[in-house]
Amino acid sequence: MGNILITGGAGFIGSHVVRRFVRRYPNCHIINFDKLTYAGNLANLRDVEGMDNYTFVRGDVCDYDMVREVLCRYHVDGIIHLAAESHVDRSIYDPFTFAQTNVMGTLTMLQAAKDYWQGNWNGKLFYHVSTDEVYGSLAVDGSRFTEISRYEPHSPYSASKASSDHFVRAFHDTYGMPVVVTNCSNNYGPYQFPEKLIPLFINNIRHGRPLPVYGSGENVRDWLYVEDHARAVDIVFHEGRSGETYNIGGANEWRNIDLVRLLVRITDRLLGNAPGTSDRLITHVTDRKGHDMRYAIDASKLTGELGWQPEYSFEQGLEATVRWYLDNDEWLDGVTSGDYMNYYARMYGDR
Ligand code: NAD
Ligand code: TDX
Repeated sequence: MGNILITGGAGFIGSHVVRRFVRRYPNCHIINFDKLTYAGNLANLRDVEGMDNYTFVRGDVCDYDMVREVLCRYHVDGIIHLAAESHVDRSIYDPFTFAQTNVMGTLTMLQAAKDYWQGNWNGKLFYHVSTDEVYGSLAVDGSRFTEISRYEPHSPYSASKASSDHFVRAFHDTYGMPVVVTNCSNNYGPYQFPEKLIPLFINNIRHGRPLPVYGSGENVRDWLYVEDHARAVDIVFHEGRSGETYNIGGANEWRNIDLVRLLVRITDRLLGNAPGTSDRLITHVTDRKGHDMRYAIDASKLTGELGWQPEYSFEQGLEATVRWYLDNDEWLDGVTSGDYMNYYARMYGDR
């Protein structure tokens, strides 16, 4: 595939996917299409922004005319759709934005691709990046989500992602559009916006601020290093079967409270603090509304069919992540101060 449009490429996971594709496929033109909401940051891609096979276009996935024009201008064959509102807590306070971006934005991308490709499906692919949260919540009993688990979203975020997944499959079943969907577990790693658990807590430890653990802290998440996710996206994009869904997960379940204790230990050590220094920052606060108890992914379909497996152990990945945030305190400070929002203007001379 020659020309690949990646939506949401200035965000956390998107920036890792863009970097991987730009570097690994020099003969492919990678177009990063991103609105640059609060979660989009072009500083995440500083190392590839000058490369010949990379183009950034600022745009909204809900803008049909613009999407169609960009697909046409760059002769796009493949789309990897990551753009979304992604933070569960925000969705609880502002569900409309989630329905707009995640549902209408995905539908707009699908419709524009359908109209541009005009049934000429050969060599085309619409790849939709989704989440394990569409399957709802598991009991603490060893069960795991498979590709045929029932959809049972609980938060406005997961309801909007579930809806978008259904639209993608509907375009395959109705119009014959080649699509793949992946549903991945919680990602962690460099460039994650510090509203999500791991970067928020690393930043708070750095500043000696409280670490707000929701409820008892017994909720379980299945953590995957972001580069392992980006590699899975690469494999599924190139080798996945059209019309299929693949679950992606790290087989790496942690209770929040245990993860937070480990994070405190690693961060204190890397900051040169005495062991236990930041334990006092752990603070139990009111639980998230509708807080899903447990997520766990069965990725055996992806492993069996396409040979993917996580490469990073959690110990490696978490230590590398903490080290990255401490070494890149300028990035963290830029993001938390809002200064990163000016990066586009500095780079592209817009205001
Ligand atoms: P993120 O919030 O870090 O980044 C989202 C990106 O989308 C940002 O660059 C933002 O500017 C862009 N965007 C938002 N609205 C847009 C619009 N209307 N038009 C164009 N661009 C827009 O998100 P993330 O954590 O990197 O997640 C990326 C995708 O992966 C999402 O679809 C999310 O649902 C999915 N996912 C995330 C995780 C996770 O743990 N973070 C796990 C599984 C799946
Ligand atoms: O301050 C906090 N305190 C806390 O206890 C925050 C921000 C989170 N938590 C808990 C809630 C969750 O049980 O930590 C866990 C992880 O929270 P988030 O980082 O907000 O992630 P989560 O809600 O699990 O969703 C993430 O994984 C799936 C991503 O944000 C989604 O985009 C992805 O689809």
